[in-house]
Amino acid sequence: MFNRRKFIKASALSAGLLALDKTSMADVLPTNPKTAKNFPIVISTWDFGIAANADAWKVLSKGGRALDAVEQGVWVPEADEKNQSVGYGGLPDRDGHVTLDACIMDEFGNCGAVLALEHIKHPISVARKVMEKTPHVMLAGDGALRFALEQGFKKENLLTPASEKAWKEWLKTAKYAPVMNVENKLYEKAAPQKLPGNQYNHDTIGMLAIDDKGNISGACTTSGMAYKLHGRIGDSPIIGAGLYIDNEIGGATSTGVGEEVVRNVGSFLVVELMRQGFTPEAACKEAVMRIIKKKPETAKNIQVGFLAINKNGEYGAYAIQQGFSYAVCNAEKQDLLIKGKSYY
Ligand code: SD4
Repeated sequence: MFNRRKFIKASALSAGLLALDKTSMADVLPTNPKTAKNFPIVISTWDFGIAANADAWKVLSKGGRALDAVEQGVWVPEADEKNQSVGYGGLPDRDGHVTLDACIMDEFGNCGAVLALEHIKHPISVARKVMEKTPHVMLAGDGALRFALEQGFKKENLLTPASEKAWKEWLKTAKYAPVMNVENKLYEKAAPQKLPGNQYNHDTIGMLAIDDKGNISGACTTSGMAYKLHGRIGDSPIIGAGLYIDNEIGGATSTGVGEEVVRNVGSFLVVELMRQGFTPEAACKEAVMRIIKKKPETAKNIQVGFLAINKNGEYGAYAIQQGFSYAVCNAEKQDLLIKGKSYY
């Protein structure tokens, strides 16, 4: 007998599938419940995510909360002076100020963020205090610093000699124009003012974790685009752009040229696509495709990458350019680094 409910469900699904562009059927099929419970798990952007995941895992493996795991995980690159794109030791803005952006979001939809915060080594923890101790979501600049000091954070100089030297080198040829971040080869072509060592002017850490209760949290922290205009804010501290968590569906985070992520509300988009049945990788790919479709010429020369996890602990990523990697840590493997797929 004709079943009307089944028919409505089936037609809604096929209408959704027809609307998808460049995405294969396999990409959008609902997740298999048999694969459920691939958690606890923590994933994070770039190769330095391995060390960050290891500290997050210390929390998760003891049955701790995903929120504590992501906060403590991202402390690692925030405190690492050799990492010139996150926290202490980050490359400064064009005026020589290290200004940090960070946000955090928990399983209840609570969130907190700090924007262009100076002098505090762990902006993620200030973001958590904004979430837990104030009625607000975001604090910026001087107000964020004042709040951090009131909360007992220590005022520190975050500009290391190496980053100051790099900035002074950059000033010689930069004509005061900030450099868009791109992957290595493109960067060399676009910006001869190479950063010291093998450092390039990108690499935010975005971290997503699911604890053993199945609750999801995320954190995102960065010193932002190197040599940016003073006061420039990227995607990383913007809930919905640099990070988004919905405990029913999953979470997403981003890295790369923040302006394009903000314009497309990238991480929220990825989570909403997963709600519609996209796998994490397909959702990340579709978010990247929006950027490419709107600005094909710009997209050729920039990097944006998304990383996502769904409620079952399935994960995936997609970037505009090659070279985006992400780290995965669960009970089976603690130091897995995966090369994300890319459009180019
Ligand atoms: C920003 N999204 O400030 C950050 C920078 C970054 O890889 O992730 N670079 O736009």
